[in-house]
Amino acid sequence: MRRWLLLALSLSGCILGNPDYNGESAGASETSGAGGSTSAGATTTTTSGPTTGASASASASASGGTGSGSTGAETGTTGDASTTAPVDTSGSSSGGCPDGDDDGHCDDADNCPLLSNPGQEDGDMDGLGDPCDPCQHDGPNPPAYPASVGPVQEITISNVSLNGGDNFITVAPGAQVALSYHWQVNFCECKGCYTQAMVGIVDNPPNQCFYNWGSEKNCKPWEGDITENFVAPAAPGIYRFRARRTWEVNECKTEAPLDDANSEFAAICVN
Ligand SMILES: [Ca+2]
Ligand SMILES: [Ca+2]
Repeated sequence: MRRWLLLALSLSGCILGNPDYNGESAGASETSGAGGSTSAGATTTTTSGPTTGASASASASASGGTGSGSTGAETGTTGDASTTAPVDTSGSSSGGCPDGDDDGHCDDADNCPLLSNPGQEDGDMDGLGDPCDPCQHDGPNPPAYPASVGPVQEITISNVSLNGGDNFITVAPGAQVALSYHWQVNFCECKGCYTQAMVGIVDNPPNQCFYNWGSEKNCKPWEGDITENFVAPAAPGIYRFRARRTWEVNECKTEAPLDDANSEFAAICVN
């Protein structure tokens, strides 16, 4: 009966009086502002993996380079249509000019000659049509990402940097990516509950936790700076970073789907 009671409480997302939770000996540190050092269940190192159980698991898995990322690639479908390419008015590759993909644009002027793209969309305007462009931010019109995001699910992410640079970079397949950011959470609605905050690459787990502790903390913001290491997927494409919150009993489940597009704060182009 006790086991069933605990399970029911766990599923409800609110474990009161858990013996592992003592309020102050671990978890996030309270800081007074940007730059304050802290740890929230994950380490703040750029060279070694996190030391907590959940985050260490994430690091170990990440080091194995297992992410295929095939489902995370986004080829993009929006952008400015070019109207300058010659058009094969015959409607067939057998007449007029060669048109291998039969999209009405001659091969020698088609920005994606092997994939039909009648609209010739090219969002970043680098001459490669969106369906053929593995890196849609290296032209004169790259997509914009906010410098900060949130609060989304009571999480705010800011000061984002990838490998010490911008929040949108190009990396090789399987490359190490160091994600640095400032985080802030304000979980206070369920005293004694465990809650987690994590970031990760969409459709390319594991995520990595930066907060895994009680949700109340006197109902005031907790924040810190952290760097976590990820492994870029193997398949070319654009992959986005998101944040999310979960409810587990002192456990960061790093396979959780990052399903809230409003939490996007960075991206990598694997190329
Ligand atoms: Ca064509
Ligand atoms: Ca392009």
